[in-house]
Amino acid sequence: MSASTVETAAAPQTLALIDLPDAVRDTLGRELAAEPDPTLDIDRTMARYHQIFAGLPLDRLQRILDFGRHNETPGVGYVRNLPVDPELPATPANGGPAPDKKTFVAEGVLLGLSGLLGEPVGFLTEKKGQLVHDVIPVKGGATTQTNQGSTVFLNFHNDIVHDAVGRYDVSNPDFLVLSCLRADHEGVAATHYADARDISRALDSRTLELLRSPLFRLNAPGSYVRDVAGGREVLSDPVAMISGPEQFPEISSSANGVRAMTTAAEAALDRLQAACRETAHQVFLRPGEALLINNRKGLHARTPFTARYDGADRWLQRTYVRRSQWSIRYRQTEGDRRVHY
Ligand SMILES: O=C(O)CCC(=O)C(=O)O
Ligand SMILES: [Fe+2]
Repeated sequence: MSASTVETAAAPQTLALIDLPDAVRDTLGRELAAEPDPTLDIDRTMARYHQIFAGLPLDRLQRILDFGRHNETPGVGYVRNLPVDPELPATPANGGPAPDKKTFVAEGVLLGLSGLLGEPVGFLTEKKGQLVHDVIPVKGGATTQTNQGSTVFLNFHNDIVHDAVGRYDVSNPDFLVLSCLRADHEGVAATHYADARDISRALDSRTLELLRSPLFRLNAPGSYVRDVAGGREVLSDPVAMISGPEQFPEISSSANGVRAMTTAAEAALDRLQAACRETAHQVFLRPGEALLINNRKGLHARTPFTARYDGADRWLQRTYVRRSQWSIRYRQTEGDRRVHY
């Protein structure tokens, strides 16, 4: 495709807005509130959530299914007017999980949406392999490039997984679902999502060529560096940051630092950051709202906010979703078929 064709082609739709009618929200809420803790029998509960979510209006259901299955569909879906738990305990100061949650509506929303995209999976190096992750500011982690952070901008990244094969962008989740139980006190924390299609259109061809060359080494996730590597940098093999066909690019970056291997690559990395900021969709998540994030089509980030550690701090829940578990079976643990090393 010539450059002029690219310029005149219509920009792809990279954000999907999906609003539920009030009556649907209320029915979902009633049905989910009747379900027990999903972790007690996860596969039965996932099947039950399928039944419940099959009651979504057909057009909404199809848009969510299409989000998970097609190459050209948006990279981020903003789902609103979801049900919430009738009562919510204090936001756990230790980063969760909350021991005193009485109903599992939030978990049902998170896992029900996840089940429409693929299979929720866990990794032992991220939140001890749990399927439902709590994303909560933690005092000791306020300035870190991890989901415990608050006072710093969490850099544009996709969620990657340390892998001994040297690639962190292969066994990682295909999708994340982020669902909001409680907003931050001031309502200023925004989740950003920048799609590789929009980013590529914003960059000059030389920068794009550099980003498409294996000139970058990703640092392992902050949680891995902290919990497993004793704070040491653990770099991937050299990789390209953007790969795949021009029409369907894949992008990968580490919040915790990327090492560019040449000065030209370093400059390209700076331009990539600027392009992310210019093109990003920005969402202020509120209770009853969720983001479906394609973890290959784009990068996400979070703006700074102030945590008070008073039980009323921002509280999101998150899943990691694989379209299929087959290609990561070399990492499957013996004890649990959804949990991976
Ligand atoms: O807190 C947010 O909005 C996003 C955090 C994040 O990057 C994640 O949980 O993977
Ligand atoms: Fe993330």
